Amino acid sequence: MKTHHCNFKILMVVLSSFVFLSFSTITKASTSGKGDSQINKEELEKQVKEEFIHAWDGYKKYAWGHDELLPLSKSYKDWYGVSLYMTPIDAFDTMKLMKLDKQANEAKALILDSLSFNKNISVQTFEITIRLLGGLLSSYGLDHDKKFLALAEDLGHRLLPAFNSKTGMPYRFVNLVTGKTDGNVSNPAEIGTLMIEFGTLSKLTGNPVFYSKTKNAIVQLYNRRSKIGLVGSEINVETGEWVNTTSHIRGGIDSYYEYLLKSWLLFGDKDFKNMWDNSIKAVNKYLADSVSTGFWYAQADMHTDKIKSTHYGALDAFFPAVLALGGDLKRAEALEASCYKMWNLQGIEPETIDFTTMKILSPQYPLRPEIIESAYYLYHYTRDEKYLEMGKTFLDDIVKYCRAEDGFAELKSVITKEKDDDMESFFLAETLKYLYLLFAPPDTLNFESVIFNTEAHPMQRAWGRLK
Ligand code: DMJ
Repeated sequence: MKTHHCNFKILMVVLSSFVFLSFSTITKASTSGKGDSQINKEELEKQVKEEFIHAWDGYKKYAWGHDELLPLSKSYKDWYGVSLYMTPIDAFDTMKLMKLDKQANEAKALILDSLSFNKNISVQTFEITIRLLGGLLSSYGLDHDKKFLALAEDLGHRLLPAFNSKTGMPYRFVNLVTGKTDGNVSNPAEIGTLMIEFGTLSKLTGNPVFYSKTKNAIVQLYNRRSKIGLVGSEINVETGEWVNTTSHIRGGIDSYYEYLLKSWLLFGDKDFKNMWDNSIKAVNKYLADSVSTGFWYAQADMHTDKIKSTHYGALDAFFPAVLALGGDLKRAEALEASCYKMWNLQGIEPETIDFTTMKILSPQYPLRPEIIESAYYLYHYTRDEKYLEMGKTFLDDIVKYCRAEDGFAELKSVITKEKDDDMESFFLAETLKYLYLLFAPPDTLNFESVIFNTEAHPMQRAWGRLK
């Protein structure tokens, strides 16, 4: 890392001029300039709502009662052969925020009348927690029907055996009926991204077991950080040994950092503040990288800080939001400017690039939300119109390239714009929710009173405030 890292002061000077230059470019590229903005928030809010209805109508027509819409074959997909109602659960709180009463009522009836977790299937602990447990808890928070909480509690109990490893770090898979576990090699994201959901479940049910198991898992992971304060990308949950020592903020580690900060803000538990403060220092010291193309985060060995690669991608674009939430607006704005360059390489965002050459390494766009989430956070903190302009670009490009006859389709390639046959539930939970919240009046959702889980499900912040 030494060759890539300057002294902090120099970095910040370079950064500020870079931010200035990048944002001039952005302004020129997207509109005729500040004060001459073409943004009509009301119209855009309305348009996002219409696009959401288009996505939901596609799901209703061809995938009703199933996990996901396959928009090109006009069919459906269930992750585990039987449906866990992934799309309706992920989408319900977006409908509530958009005040789509008809759609919210039909999704609610589907979920409450026929969903059961009594299914003999082995599910991915992380995905089921962030999408379903998170979705059910925020549904309860916004709708107040206790049946949502009952479903969440039932699911929470069925997931608990995942933590029965020697270290207490969860196995990647757990059977919802037998509790049989599988997948002893996991990663920080899958181990550390359960706290907000399980912690909230403890607060709502009064049962501390959910909070203590997930907190212990995070502490176990954190305690295995290297001497320079970094974590690797794969760890064995039985032995506690690292299997892969590459450190980064990319998929596989990303939301571990997000949840350290957010768990502190949500629960007011100082242990999380301490873990966040120490971790972000190390990340900024060893992984932050300023090069001619902008400000980015690289991959380095967790022990030696030696750079291994300079990849960055759509998933990594969650980090400006986390930096902003943690109070570091300078780095957050600089990184979002880099992310926006990545989006504009081909008019829509590739999955991975090499940020030193700006070459595309993985060309797909699976309808991801992260860059939009970051624009929403940055607009909240700065009220700078350039983030609305970015949002308009994101919306226009998604509609232009991903809108299908029924629903929206992922892209196989942002270069050829060839579509792929899937509409992930996070498109309704996150991508369209963050776009909507970006344009909607601030009182649509009081930003300061909630913490979003990593799937954009808002959890009430009352717990932390009580302390
Ligand atoms: C979502 O399921 C969550 O945002 C997760 O943290 C990362 N991947 C997808 C969206 O890209």
